Amino acid sequence: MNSPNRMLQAAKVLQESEKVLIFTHQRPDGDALGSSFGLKYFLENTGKTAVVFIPGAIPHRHTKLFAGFISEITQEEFNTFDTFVSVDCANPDRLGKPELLSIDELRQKRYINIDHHKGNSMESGFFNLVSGETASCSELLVKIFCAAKIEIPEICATPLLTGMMTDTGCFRFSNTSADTMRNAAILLERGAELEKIVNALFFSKPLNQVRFENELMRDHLKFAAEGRIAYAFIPPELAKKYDFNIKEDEGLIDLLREIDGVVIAMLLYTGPGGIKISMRSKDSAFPVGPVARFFNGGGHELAAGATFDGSAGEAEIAVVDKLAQLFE
Ligand SMILES: [Mn+2]
Repeated sequence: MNSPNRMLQAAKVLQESEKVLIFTHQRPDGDALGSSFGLKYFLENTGKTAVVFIPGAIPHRHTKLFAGFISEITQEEFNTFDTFVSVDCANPDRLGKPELLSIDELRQKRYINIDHHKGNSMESGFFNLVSGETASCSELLVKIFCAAKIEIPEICATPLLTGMMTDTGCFRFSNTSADTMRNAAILLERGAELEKIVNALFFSKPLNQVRFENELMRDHLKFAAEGRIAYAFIPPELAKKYDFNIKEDEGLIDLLREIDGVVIAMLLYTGPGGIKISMRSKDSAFPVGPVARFFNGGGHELAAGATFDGSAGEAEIAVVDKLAQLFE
């Protein structure tokens, strides 16, 4: 399905559009933003109109890399677009603005779904390109451009490399393939600003966040399955004490993951709709994807999440118990 031919078709449908609305999942990460803006700049570079629509704010550290999106749109404005593209969005529930971006509404339109999540259920009526074996949606765009022999415009290189570096944990995760490295090299050759990306993504942590993380690790870290599972519930009052927003901190879970002997890291925190559970595994023999799906969540096999309807204590017991079964 994801043959070079299919990539070529994707390039063709993008090139045939005129006025494109690009959107992605809520709480956009570096890949969601990188693929949104990489695509926007590409389309603009070919003389088209392209607008990125992100309801709500983006995380602080991304503001240095990504600017120029809209957060509000009226039905009238919405209707002026001839093409709608979602990037990095695995299912309709993850769209931020359901009243306009309802999947039923989109299926009536020329809607294109470009994603790299295996379980993608956007099921567009017009064109789907879902490549579960590609590490990031940004890399998928690079593959599309390369298949169509399109020279990637310089302005696209930095956002796309940001996306690639985000979803591969800066090329540390097992989704990093030889192709990933080659595609990153293409972006560097096209002028991607590596230093700018690294400084924004990895060396820009606010001091209150560092202090919050230290106290979380000192007082709230727990272990199960003989140290192979590390987890922590973030007490709302701790976040409040440091005026810290968990949504700002994609990398928080890595503090648990980086511990020697830990295979699965998990964070739990209070969010809208229940207790949010975020899980990472560093061994494909112990995937967290099935556990997330068991609790009606989703994601990738080694990075997944869910929302638990119940108390933090109940969530902790239920999910730790399910994760521990992986080691039995
Ligand atoms: Mn992604």
